[in-house]
Amino acid sequence: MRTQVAIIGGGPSGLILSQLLMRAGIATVVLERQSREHVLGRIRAGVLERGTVELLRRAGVSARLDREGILHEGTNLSTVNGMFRVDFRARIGEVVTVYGQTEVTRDLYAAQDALGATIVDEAADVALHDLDTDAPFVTWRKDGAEHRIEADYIAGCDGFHGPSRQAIPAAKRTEYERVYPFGWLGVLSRTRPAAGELIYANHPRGFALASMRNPQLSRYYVQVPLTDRVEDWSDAAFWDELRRRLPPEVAEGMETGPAIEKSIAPLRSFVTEPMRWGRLFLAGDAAHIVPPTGAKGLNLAASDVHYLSEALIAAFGGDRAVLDHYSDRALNRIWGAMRFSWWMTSILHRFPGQTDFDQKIQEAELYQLETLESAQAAMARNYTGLPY
Ligand code: FAS
Ligand code: PHB
Repeated sequence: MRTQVAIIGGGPSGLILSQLLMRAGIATVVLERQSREHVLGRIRAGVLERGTVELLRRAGVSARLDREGILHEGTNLSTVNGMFRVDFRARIGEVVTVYGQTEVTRDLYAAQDALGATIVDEAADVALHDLDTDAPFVTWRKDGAEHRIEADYIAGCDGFHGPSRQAIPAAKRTEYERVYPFGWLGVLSRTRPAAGELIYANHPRGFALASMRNPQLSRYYVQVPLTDRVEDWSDAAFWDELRRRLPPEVAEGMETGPAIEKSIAPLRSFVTEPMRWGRLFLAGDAAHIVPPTGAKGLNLAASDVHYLSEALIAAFGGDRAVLDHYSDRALNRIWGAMRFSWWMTSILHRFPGQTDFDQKIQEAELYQLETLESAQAAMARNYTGLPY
């Protein structure tokens, strides 16, 4: 087999890239380790920046998003002193769209099928070869047979645990990491959302987030110790803890119900540099991870794919110089989102061993956000999406 771009990973990064390249007449093959059902069973991100929506529109996969996506003109933050709102539209004329990553992935698979894309599901033992030559190739196993494909370029879109990042020699990689001493226990429930917009809560018992997927589907999170396991949390215990951490006026009117999904996600900040090795280019979680506090993970994958698709289309059009700037261009935006995600995590969570001084600094940060238009504008710019 041979193709122009072999894409490792059939999550948002890989699928958006394949969709954009195929629409530009470039042949792709997507190699995904899991089944399609497994990929579509993941509950991940929920907030899309305008840049991500525009990218999906350019990719021709925004019809349902345009119909069902919910525009949010601001977000709420709460402390023990009460709740306040940051108005994105008033501060910087921007909005975000609430539309689950699961639905984005479902739309992408439908669009890829319509284009006749080659997506190999349940591809085992994917390995990358000869990346620093002009003839790279990928091998994998499926149905008891070994397979191989030659490609002009390889896109590593295989997430944090995939093989692509590790295919770059360790001596050529610099990794930056911060692991946070807590996790997020997330619940999805067929209940009316607690509020019309998201609520990010800083509480002495820990962080909480009230989000949603649609008017009948809510997504909630509470900060938990890293030692907690999902089975430690009954639905009733979750709802009690969430209500303790949300503003009383919100908690008392909340609709609760059975958790249709419950999971604990660890939090880390991670970047690997560079995002290229020979004919291999990394995009999305394969290159970086952000704590979900700033709702940046999926949106950073989108901007990586925007830059990489532009560079690959230019390369197949005869201009290979654009590819040489991909890594620096993507990393510039990545570090901006990395900073914001770290900052949101730092001001909203309870850190083990946090001192009273730390607590007062968090309260001062949140007070500035409540009272200074300039602080609100800066937060709004980062939350709704830094420029591409
Ligand atoms: P993904 O990890 O989504 O996709 C990588 C794909 O590669 C997967 O389908 C995987 O099966 C495949 N793969 C892995 N190894 C492979 C191999 N060896 N061979 C072939 N394929 C392989 N972001 C937010 O913005 N907000 C959130 O609330 C949020 N919550 C999250 C919760 C969790 C538990 C996790 C893990 C992430 C969360 N994220 C969130 C971040 C998430 O949305 C990612 O940023 C997004 O999925 C990035 O997309 P991809 O880069 O495609 O990586
Ligand atoms: C979500 O709806 O899953 C969500 C929203 C905003 C975040 C994190 C997660 O910052």
